[in-house]
Amino acid sequence: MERHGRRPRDHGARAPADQDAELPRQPTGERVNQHGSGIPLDFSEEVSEALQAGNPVVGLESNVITHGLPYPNNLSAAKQVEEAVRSSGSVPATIGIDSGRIIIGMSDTDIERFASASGIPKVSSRDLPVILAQGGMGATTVASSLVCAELAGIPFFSSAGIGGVHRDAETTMDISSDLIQFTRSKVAVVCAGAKNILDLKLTMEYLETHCVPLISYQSDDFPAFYCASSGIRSPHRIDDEEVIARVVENHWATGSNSSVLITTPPREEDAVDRDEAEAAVAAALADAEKEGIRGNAITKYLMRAVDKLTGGRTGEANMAVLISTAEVGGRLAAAHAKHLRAAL
Ligand code: PSU
Ligand code: MN
Repeated sequence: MERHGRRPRDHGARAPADQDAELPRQPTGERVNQHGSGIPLDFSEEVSEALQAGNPVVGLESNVITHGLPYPNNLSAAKQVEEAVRSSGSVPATIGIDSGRIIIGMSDTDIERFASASGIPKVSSRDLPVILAQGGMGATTVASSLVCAELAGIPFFSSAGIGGVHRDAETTMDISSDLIQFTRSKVAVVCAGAKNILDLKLTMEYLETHCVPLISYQSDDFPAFYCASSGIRSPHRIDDEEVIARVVENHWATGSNSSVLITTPPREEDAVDRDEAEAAVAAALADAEKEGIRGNAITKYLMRAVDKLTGGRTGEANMAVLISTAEVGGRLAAAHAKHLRAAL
């Protein structure tokens, strides 16, 4: 049976990952994506096989590698994130752009290149067609990774902290493209809520307004990334993975073409106290204002500033929550794949 009508029609594996990190990756021949639109997708063999067999795959972003964490923490986090997805029975597919081609499932060599190279641009949805046309490298945000995951026929995605409505959005109009992309991509997104540098109430309002289901797995509150709770109650708590799989399918079966957002909080031992984080965020926001940081640079600036102000505490928590979220993402994707099989 064709899965959601989104399974790629043909996607042979790309070349084995034994290239020199300094050399651009070699195109491995034309791939046909689900729109048949000629955008080249380079699948890893592992991801390609899993999709063909109907086994669970979890899409992962690469902007968090290039812009979220400093080297070498980014490298170790990216590898541990993939391990976490595997440990819960799914196949990781880290997504990025190289030579104007979409990588669906980075090799270790790819991950090392993305983690260590400087100057790889942050690519959100608005940037994606440009980078593909220019033929360069790009690190995909949650938003553009969802575009790629859907093209590749991957129904599950995991990232620790989604973008959202910024605290001063009434004057800056800064609302992350991640939110807008959720209204357009049929992908289930597992996350630890949104970063506490954002206005989480407005972020949740936006999702409600745009009919994006928000459910919290085995927890009551909308988490705030590395804080266990934002202090805001989630509209739905669901403890059973099979029920979550049904929610995802019901959303699409009732004609919605948008994402389903599933939150999971950081583990207790990894979480940062909300008041401690809040004080650092307030100071970081004031610094950003003074320095005139705006647009797509603000997220990275604030994350680094908060980390400095907390003596490295939030950077560590950031890594931990990326890994624990990926483990849950893998578990939920596996339950979803099992549900689809049972429905055959
Ligand atoms: N999570 C992190 N650090 C980050 C991000 C997420 O811990 O840097 C990135 C993600 O790639 C997310 C992006 O998609 O921030 C949102 O950026 P913006 O607010 O500019 O849309
Ligand atoms: Mn923005």
